[in-house]
Amino acid sequence: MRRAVCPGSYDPATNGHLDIIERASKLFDEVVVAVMINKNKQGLFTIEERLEMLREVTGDLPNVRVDSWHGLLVDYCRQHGIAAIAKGLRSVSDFDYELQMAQMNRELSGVETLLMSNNPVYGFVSSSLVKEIATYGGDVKNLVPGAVFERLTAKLAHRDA
Ligand code: COD
Repeated sequence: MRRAVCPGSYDPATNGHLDIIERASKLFDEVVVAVMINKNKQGLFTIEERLEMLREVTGDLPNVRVDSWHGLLVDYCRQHGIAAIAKGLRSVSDFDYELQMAQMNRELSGVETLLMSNNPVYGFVSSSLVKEIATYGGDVKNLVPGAVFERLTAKLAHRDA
């Protein structure tokens, strides 16, 4: 079985993430969306909330499952028999960073990285910008899946209350 992992922080998942996950699901028998836990980085959403949102928005993709991991991505790949990491590329600055990680991950474990050109419609979309815009009352409805939009609105309303 050909398996790939789409790793990320997903704080929260955006339409750009979903586009890459959907496209990867057409190339591999199974795709694992892995929420990587970074204990030094305080997120807006808890890991459990990110997993719930991802499960909801990928529910229509039968060969996609969602998981979380604390540690090196290559260790997750080794433990789960995953030979490829699938990621999206938005810009030249993404490329520099992603190339370095791809080379390091291959050196550490032999796992290959597939860098997919992003859908230009979502080229400017990132989780951090979505959070910043939503925090100041900007409209992010078209940038994130509906289920994420609802959670984001509720989370910010609760935080400001
Ligand atoms: N369009 C297309 N693709 C996108 C978009 C978009 N608009 N936005 C994001 N993506 C893709 C990118 O490929 C990105 O890599 C991925 O989605 C995840 O994005 P984020 O922002 O959710 O997550 P990051 O960038 O914080 O994730 C970094 C990792 C967690 C993947 C990385 O730090 C990691 O692998 N950490 C685990 C520890 C480890 O193994 N470290 C050694 C690395 S060599």
